[in-house]
Amino acid sequence: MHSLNVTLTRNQIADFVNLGFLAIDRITANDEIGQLREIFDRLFDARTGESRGLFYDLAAPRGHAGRNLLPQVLGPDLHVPELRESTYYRNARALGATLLGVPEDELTIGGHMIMKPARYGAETPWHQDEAYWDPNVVMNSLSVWLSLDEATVESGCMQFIPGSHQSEDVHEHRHIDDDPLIHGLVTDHVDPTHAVSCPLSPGGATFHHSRTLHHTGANRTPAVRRAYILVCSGPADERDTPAHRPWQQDERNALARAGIDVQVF
Ligand SMILES: O=C(O)CCC(=O)C(=O)O
Repeated sequence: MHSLNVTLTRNQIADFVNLGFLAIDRITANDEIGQLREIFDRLFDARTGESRGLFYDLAAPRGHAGRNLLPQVLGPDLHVPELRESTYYRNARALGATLLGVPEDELTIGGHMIMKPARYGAETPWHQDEAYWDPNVVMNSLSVWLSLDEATVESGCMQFIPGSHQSEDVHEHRHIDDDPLIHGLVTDHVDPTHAVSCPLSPGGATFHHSRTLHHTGANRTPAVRRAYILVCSGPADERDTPAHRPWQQDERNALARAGIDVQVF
């Protein structure tokens, strides 16, 4: 794959620390975008990993039979390991380490891909990523969100609440539609009038801290909106007592009741 080195200025790093997010015009080379789109489409067309809970609709009940509103592939690099050699992955790792203040060799990286079909589907409601994660630890994590298409407010670009990553802990969340069979979470502790939108061209990226409140609208345009997200984490701090995240147990209970045997990620 193709090479492009990206570095951050001191002001960009300070912006991320103060605001909890940052947008950059370019994180990968033009010729790589086409390759990543092909991999993306292949994984979604094949519903890759569905039986293991690695492909599902984030905005509808697990296993629903209808058209996907907000489909997601988890761990694309488990299926296509060469993604780890991509320019995007290499830059995301280097910049993620810089922004988290962690040496690159101490970072762990996970990934997922989210599709917003053209003129169809759902918003990704306001949430903090940490609400999905292990309640026994405090994370030092951020997500890198690479746009493979033109991302605008109308197609579903990222929107953030500046400074929201400084919240004392993760806010109360609930499942979309209050249905614990829907994996997607939403928090009501947000004032959307403070949102900052980050439109991007293909190859551009945003970074957000694991506690930054963020949202994307439904795709109202005639073109698909594809995003490849890498989650970079430094060493986590153990909590003395687990954080209160009852929505996670609600989901496990609902899956068990419905006889759906998938790992919850
Ligand atoms: O792509 C989206 O619609 C949402 C992405 C998101 O919530 C994330 O990367 O944490």
